[in-house]
Amino acid sequence: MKQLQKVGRTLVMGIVNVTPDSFSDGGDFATPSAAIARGRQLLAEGADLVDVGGESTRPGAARVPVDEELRRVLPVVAELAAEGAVVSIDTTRADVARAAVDAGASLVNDVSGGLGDPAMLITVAELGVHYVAMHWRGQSDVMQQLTHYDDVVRDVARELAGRRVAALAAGIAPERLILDPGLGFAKTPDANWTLLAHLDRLAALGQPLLIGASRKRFLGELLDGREPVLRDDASVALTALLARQGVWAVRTHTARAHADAIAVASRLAREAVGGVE
Ligand code: PMM
Repeated sequence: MKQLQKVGRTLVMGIVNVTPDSFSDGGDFATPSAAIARGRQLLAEGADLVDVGGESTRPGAARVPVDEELRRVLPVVAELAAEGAVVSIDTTRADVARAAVDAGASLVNDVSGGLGDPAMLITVAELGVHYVAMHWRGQSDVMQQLTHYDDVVRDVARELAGRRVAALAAGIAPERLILDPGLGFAKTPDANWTLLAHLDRLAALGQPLLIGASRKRFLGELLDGREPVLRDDASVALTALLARQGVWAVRTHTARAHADAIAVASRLAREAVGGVE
């Protein structure tokens, strides 16, 4: 299993959705061979790792049976890991996480932050891999009804802090725990912008941050309803701003432009602290 290297800049996590129905690229990479080819392309274009998922989390989506999720993701994880890639498994299920790590994944990306499966945190602790705990309030079929916050930054920070405590209590090493505000998950478009404007309050929880903004609906709304594939330029603009703030990683549908934006932001950041020889 290839481990994540410390590179001193924001990482690009390239998305490989092995699903027929994701909001942004649904069906494009639904067969294992198409998904593997997509993963290779993202890596060749500068992704530091790939995030393989077999269950759509788009608002309203129904659950996929566990056997079907395994059937979709395992060949893709196994092949990309065998080729030397750092592979993340995007799942809320402990059994899928375990099988994917056995197949070569070195990170578990759980959009439910451990709330979707009571066995998840303990399983990840036992596997000893990196873990992304995303802010989540309920499954995709109900999340649009869970968008009320008294103060979105304070409430998300408090709820994520709770997931952090639970993850550490289960035995996940603090240096392997990453937090994510979960843009678009039980969030209105305005709530996403508010969170993005106050990431320092989430960073204050003491863990690295992963941000998944790529092609999301709040960018479509900003751009007068533009369809997902036409939101990439705005997604890249956000990546540059996030890299300047030092987020740990961005989760994106394309790689090269995001990697370039990060290169620009980190060159500028080095200059700001005294320049380079
Ligand atoms: N968003 C999606 C899926 N998985 N994982 C993390 N950690 N953060 C996210 O924001 C996130 C995620 C939904 O987007 P997609 O359907 O384009 O993959």
